[in-house]
Amino acid sequence: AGGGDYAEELEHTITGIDAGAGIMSAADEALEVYELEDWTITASSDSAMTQELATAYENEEPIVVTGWTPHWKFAEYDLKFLDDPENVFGEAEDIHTFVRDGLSDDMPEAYEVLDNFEWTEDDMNEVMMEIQEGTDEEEAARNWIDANEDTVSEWTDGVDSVDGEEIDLVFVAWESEIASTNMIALVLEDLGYEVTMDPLEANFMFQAVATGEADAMVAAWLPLTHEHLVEDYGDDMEDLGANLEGARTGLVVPEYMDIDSIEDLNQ
Ligand code: PBE
Repeated sequence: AGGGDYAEELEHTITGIDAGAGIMSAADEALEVYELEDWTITASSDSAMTQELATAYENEEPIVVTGWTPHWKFAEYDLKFLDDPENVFGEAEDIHTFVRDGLSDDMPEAYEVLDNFEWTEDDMNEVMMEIQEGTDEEEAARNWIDANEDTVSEWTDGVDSVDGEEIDLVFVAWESEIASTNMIALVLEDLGYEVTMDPLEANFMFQAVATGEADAMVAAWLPLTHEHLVEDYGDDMEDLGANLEGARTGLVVPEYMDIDSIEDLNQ
């Protein structure tokens, strides 16, 4: 089947995630750049998208989703990114940690840990896979910490413990950010913090840190995915740099589909 056949079978539909995700804006732009004006992107959530992907995959039916790595779906299914010759989805992305202004003075211990925090795609995948296989989110994060004491101590060595200070982390319920936020929350708890974790939409996550309502987040994808949010809110918070390098976003399809490029959707 060529892209044209797939277009009919898919009713010109790309399966998206939450409307506020950066990848949704990029996918909208891709429809323009690749002249796919008759296509639409459905908005739902990461978990709804992966359910549709699972169903299509079991039946070997075509499906196009907004996809990214790190994500467990690449371990679970044979998938490929469609080539993006116009580079709408950008090159590799890094995931950055942002904290509210003043955190370094108010909570120097948490600030230091958040500043030190960096791990790899494989690390994040381990937590994500375990959650996907049915382990409770916190337990999966705990298991990763227990198995990676050396890495964690690189972030916490020499940092003083605190006595029940409250710290508020915000995140979006993308599988990748559920994993990272649960993990860093436990590291802070082990240091004596009382941590709350609020799931929000992407723009409210940025807004909460910019206004100081929340203390930190580890979920900013740059340079492209959250560029518009950093433009709006970045001046009012502090960028502590990448906590994970080499993430990627794009349009993703099962390997069994015989198209390779976003352009092929337009045949
Ligand atoms: N994502 C996962 C997010 C960032 C993390 C790629 C779905 C987004 O598109 O905003």
